[in-house]
Amino acid sequence: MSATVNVSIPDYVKNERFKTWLHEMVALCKPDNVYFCDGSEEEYASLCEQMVQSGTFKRLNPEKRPNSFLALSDPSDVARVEDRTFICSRRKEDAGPTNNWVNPKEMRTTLGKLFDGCMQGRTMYVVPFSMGPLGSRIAQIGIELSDSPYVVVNMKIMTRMGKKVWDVMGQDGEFVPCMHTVGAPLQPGQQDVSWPCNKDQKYIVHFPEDREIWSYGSGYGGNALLGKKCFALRIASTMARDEGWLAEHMLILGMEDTKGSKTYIAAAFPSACGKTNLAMLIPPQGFDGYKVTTVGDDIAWIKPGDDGRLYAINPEAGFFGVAPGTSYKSNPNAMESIKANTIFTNCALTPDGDVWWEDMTDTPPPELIDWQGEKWTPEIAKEKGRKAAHPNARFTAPASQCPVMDANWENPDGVPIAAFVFGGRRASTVPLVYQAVNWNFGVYLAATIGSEMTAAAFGNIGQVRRDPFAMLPFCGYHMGDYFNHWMQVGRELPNPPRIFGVNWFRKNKDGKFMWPGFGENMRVLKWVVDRVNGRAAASESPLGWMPRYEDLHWKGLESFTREQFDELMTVDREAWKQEVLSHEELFAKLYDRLPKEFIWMRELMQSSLWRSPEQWHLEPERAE
Ligand code: O2Y
Ligand code: MN
Repeated sequence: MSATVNVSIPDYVKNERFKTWLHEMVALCKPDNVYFCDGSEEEYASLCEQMVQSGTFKRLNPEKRPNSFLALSDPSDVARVEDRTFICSRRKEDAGPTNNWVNPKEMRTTLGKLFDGCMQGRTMYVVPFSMGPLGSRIAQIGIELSDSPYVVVNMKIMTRMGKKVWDVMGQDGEFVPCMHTVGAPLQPGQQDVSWPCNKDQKYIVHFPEDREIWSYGSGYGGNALLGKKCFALRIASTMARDEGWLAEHMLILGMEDTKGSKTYIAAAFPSACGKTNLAMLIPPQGFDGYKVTTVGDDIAWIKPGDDGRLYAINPEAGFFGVAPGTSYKSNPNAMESIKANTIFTNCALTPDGDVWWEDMTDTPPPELIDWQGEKWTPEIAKEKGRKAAHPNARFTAPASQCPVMDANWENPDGVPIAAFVFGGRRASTVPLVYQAVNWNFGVYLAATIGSEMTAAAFGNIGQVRRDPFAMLPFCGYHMGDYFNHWMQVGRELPNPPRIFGVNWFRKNKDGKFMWPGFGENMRVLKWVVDRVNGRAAASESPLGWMPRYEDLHWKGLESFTREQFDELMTVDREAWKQEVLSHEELFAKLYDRLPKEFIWMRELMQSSLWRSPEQWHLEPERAE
């Protein structure tokens, strides 16, 4: 039976540490079989077909959505589980107060019990993957051992997965061991379910010093595709701290101007703030000759280069995007990216074998099968408030299918970053765009971004939930140390990138959004790019440098008046005094490891808010 499974390791696998680890894990998990993934198209097709047969996948109509599949998860397994996510550093203080911590020894005992026999009746898939272009100096290797074929096919899209990884690893190359099980062993003769998972127990565990990941009980997204949030952010952020680089929750885009000159920007926004839309932005009317290109939509690994600039790669090879809200109106490039070869999870199924989700089209189809497999009609939705697709429904699509991928998106050297942009979802107080006066103030700006709560479940509606650098759920160590690391990176750069804050979500007193957003965000990006290239003017404010109406490009949006812009850019002194005071809440939590400069910068901001408004609008800074 499974306890004595014979592991036959292919000849091309030479890594000794891997072999020892595999033998230990097979003995622990007791799978019925061990299968080495080669990453080929044939393997992908065969696993997908196997999942069609088992009921995990529904093959979509090839005339509508070629080579594409729909999976419906267990209703209890639909999203990342932050309360079950642990950073098990040796010392509790190193995980910090914003992470769940358990003593690593204790956690290893717990996991040892949970993983004992967890793969009985299942196959253990060996998934070798590279985060970043194979062999890039910025890339890293992981090996995921998983009992989920759904994970294998998603990893094939999201990472560079397969045989070639062993060549890069060689005999003694480094890798991050990533253990994953759905936590649902099968007894002999037991019928499997379409979405195996463990409804009672979930553990997403990181051992930062050992660079190890263990995930138990979930087959969904960030909990199970361990290259993404677990490796590329939580483990990589600790690697980055130790080695002097940055692993960030950021999109990377390129903006090309009419003269063909390109500037790269990395931008961080909390989850569900439209990062994928911004990464794939289509310039609006009035921007003939400008192009925006995508390097990545979620994660950036950024290293200093020999020339003193920061170079970024997208460690991923695909998009794991939120489906609801994605449409030809909101993001045509995403819609083009998912026309074929895409895995959909928790979307609704149309009668003609395609997928649908809320806001994909103006009018919903008259009838659907919803993400829980039930009949759905617009009438039922109205009456019972049922969603056709789960709000966290996803598409997994190869990045290469996006029509605006940057020519350098797979460049192993990365792309040079000229600006960092940080934003949250703020209905009030925060203006459309402002530039920090220097790197340190930029770090402060990024450390204090947040979003207003919209769901009562998260606390008081309207209260700001801080999400420093959009990294709160993803930093593998103490957030105070993380801020210090950013300060240090700036100190070591001769001419660090400029740092900007943005807010697409400000509302007026009638509760209406003041800024049209989407493609029109290009106007803000252009000002950012012009600032870093010394081509745009700005005026001084207590928050830093801000554009005046005449500093933005308005061609194609002439209807947006100076008055509207001024309202959108208002810095309300009283509101900002409260805002700066409220930073205390976050700082109090992290006080013992907070950069000392933060206290002084906060004081400086407070004192500039006491000045009279006339003094803010000094002569605009002259562009060189
Ligand atoms: O719920 C999940 O497992 C996915 S979360 C996610 C997926 C893609 C990109 N970003 C995120 C996120 O939560 O930031
Ligand atoms: Mn994300």
